[in-house]
Amino acid sequence: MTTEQRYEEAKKIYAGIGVDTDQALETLRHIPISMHCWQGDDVLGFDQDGPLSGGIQTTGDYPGRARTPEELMQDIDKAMSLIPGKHKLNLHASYGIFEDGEIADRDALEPKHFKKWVEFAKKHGIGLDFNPTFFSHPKAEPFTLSSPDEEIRQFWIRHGQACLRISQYFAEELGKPCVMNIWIPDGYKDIPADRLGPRARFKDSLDQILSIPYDKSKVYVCLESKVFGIGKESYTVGSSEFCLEYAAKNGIISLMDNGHYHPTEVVSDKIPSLLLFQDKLALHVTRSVRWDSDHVVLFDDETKEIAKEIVRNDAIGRIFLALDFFDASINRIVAWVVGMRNMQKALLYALLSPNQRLKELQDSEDFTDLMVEQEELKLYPFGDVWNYFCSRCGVPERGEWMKEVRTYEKEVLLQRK
Ligand code: RNT
Ligand code: ZN
Repeated sequence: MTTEQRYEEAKKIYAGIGVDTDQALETLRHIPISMHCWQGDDVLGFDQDGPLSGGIQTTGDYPGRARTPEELMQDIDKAMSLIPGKHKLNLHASYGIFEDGEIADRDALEPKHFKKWVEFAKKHGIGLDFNPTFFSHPKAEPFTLSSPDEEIRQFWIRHGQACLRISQYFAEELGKPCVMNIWIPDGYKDIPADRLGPRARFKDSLDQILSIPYDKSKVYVCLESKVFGIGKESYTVGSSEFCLEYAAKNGIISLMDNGHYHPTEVVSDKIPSLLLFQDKLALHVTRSVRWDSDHVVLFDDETKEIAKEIVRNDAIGRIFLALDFFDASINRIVAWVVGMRNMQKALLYALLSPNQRLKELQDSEDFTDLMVEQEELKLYPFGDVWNYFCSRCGVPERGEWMKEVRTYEKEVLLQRK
């Protein structure tokens, strides 16, 4: 049977439970996911030679890390050619491109340092998202926007402001809003003597960053919280409560990274609560294994639950979806492709569920049927719909894409010595 024939069969089976597969695919085609540039080079960036800092860590030494902007762009090109649909690219400020030996410190970054990325985005017809980089820098250890050293704190405030200008430049050049996410690693290894002071300074720093004029219809500022980092086990300045309250009071957007909570807490359960109070919401989808390990996103239960909360609450247009992981122990192109395709599969799985019917079963307290129907759904011909989607989007079906990565690995990645 051809992919089309399989799809036609699957379509009938799904129609039997009131699910329109054509409609689901049409919706999926228009859900952009922001692909993080930093999987390609182990989060090192181009503006420094030092290691990754900020209490985050990549592990592994798989060959082929992108070492230059050209290599990173080439790798992103490859990955995007294997992912169905049009997405966005998520950049960090540390990925500025300097020409003719010029360098600009983080507080002096300008749109021109990202001109090549804009050209790259234009070539792909995609939008860019942005992140100030408050780590991997001599002035970032140990504190940035919460620093008790006023000079250091001001340096990072200027960085945040510079990033707002760059974000607006992206939005204007590309005609697509730019999501700018603020995350700081600031925290303490051991029990703090003052928990309030650092947060008060962080709050003031954010106020100062956001005090410069910027177009709120073009730049969506987000704030990402975190429960702990390596070497910051006892306290983080940007805790969940801090970030939620700050975002709510100041009209910016909360960003939840599902690696940033206690291990039995799930972001899927937090999404509907925020949806009731916030217009928009941002996510970093990742996979934490025992800690915020940033493994590649799989088609696993929590990713599916996250997607369900987005889809069945009609929140597709209210959520900024981005991925955030960095695995250096496997082929980095594969990491991107698997993560992106899995996020899309999770969305498709949610789109192919009879959500209204399941809600009704819950409300009528018919928990037996609810369980059975959800379990039966798992064996519906989901793969046939997914494969058809891939072929319609002009990307390889099933694991066929892997052959292309292997060829690329041999011809390009392994040549990087
Ligand atoms: C760190 C945060 C943050 C970073 C990226 C590189 O724990 O998740 O989002 O991973 O900014
Ligand atoms: Zn994150």
